[in-house]
Amino acid sequence: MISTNNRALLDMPIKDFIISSEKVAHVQSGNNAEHALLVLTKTGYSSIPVLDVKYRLKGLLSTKMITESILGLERIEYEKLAEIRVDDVMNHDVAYLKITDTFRRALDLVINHAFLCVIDEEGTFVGIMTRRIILKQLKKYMYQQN
Ligand code: 4BW
Repeated sequence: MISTNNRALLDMPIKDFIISSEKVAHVQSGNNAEHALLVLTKTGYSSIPVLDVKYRLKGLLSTKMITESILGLERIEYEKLAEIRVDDVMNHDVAYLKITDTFRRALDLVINHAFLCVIDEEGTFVGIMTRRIILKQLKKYMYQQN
């Protein structure tokens, strides 16, 4: 049975838990894979959002997607990095949240995704909600109950 306290958390709007877009490492669709690999390596994140010039969410990109695209039969073909575009290798199928969604939907989705992109009513990327933030909130509520 869901307690009143837990329901309060589940019904909470996600907007207070978002890492805002200016703090989120991202690449632009159209960027080449060399630039994207630099961003991924320098930031240390395993996966980051891909946005268009209008800040609309286009996909997700990981280091693995890039390295797989330059795997030759006997060697890694680094020279291809500059020719490959982010759009060609990214994952287009992205789980995302709307800014008006509640914690309940975030909790459902975060089981299979380390982070969730958040978009506003116009479809503009506003930030991400991470597994870390969700777990922290869950922990806070669990301790409050005891
Ligand atoms: O640079 C980091 N700083 C801090 N404070 N923690 C980090 C950093 N890099 C990794 N971590 C930790 C976090 O707990 O390792 C976890 C897994 O990182 P990931 O997936 O595999 O790179 C982090 O867990 P999280 O905070 O719940 O974040 C989940 C995922 O969300 C990350 C990354 O893909 C994405 N992400 C988080 N903050 C981001 C970001 N992507 C772009 N920009 C950001 N600011």
